[in-house]
Amino acid sequence: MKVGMSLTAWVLRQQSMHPGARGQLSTLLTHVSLAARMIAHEVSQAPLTGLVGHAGATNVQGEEQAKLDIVADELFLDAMGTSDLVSTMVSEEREEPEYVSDHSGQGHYTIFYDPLDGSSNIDVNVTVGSIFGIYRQRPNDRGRLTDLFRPGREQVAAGYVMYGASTILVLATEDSKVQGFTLQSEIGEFFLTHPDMQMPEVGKSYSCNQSRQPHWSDAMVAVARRFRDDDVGGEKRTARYVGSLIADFHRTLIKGGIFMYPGEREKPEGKLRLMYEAAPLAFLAEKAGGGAHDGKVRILDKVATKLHERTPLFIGSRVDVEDAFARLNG
Ligand code: P6P
Repeated sequence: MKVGMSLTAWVLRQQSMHPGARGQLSTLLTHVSLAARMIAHEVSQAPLTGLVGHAGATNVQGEEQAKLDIVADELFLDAMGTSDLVSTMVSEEREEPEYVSDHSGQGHYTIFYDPLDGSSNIDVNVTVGSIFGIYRQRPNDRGRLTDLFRPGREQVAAGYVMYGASTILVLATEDSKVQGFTLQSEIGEFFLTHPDMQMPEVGKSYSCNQSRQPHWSDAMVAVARRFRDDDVGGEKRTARYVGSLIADFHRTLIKGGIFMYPGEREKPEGKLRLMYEAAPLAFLAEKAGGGAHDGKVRILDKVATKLHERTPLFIGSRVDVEDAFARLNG
């Protein structure tokens, strides 16, 4: 099989298309690749190195931290911090932002990341992933908390790493389409295997945790029933739910469909986080021709008021997310 270009070559080609580019984003993406390779190694060896199970601590979300959550968080922070280009990093695993350099001027970046989403699945060897969203600092940013609250449409790059049967890095920049790179672990390089990813207009599956139905609004119950019973957009659906956001999103990106984690009566804000889960994936979904909303508002237009803000999430094929939106607001 002819292997596609390496991630390094792709990043440099992207940079060459922008004569004024200083190579900073290229450097950052190279450091993301380093983080991905280090975490992929730890995830693949976890059962052998004892890095499965819980660390005996809870994170800012009040969730039990898996040992790998902590390791992945440290690796991601270290890999990005050594780029000397990152001013601030916000992690799902840390209550406060990490100010990794005293730069607060122009040309530096803020990164929101979930170092290991779905880590509760590690012990049963189910796919997990890292998610990241990158923002270029604005001239007036001074490292204030309020400087961090920006709509996802201002991301200059976003993506995820999927630690599954293969390790796949899926990313897009502000001026590229969605690209998927697969890790050749013996060489330690990612190679382009999924160029210019486009989400099918309408999907093959719908994805939601049906056990939460008693907590849903009547409108949400009707939406799930429609995807179960009707041929939305001419397609009869199947239900698919891994319970690991990256696995469910990656399938939706490739095969089409819709992933839904709605708000609930007791938790109208939903479970998933805006800045380092929904916004990066929404950036990719829209770049791939799909869409993402929270039931009322486009995800990429939402501006957080808290670092670890949660949001309902409807994300996937354009026809499907529009159909869900219409029914939720009919
Ligand atoms: P539930 C994993 O814990 C996670 O954060 C996401 O990866 C996943 O989509 C969601 O929670 C699953 O939540 O309530 O269905 O178990």
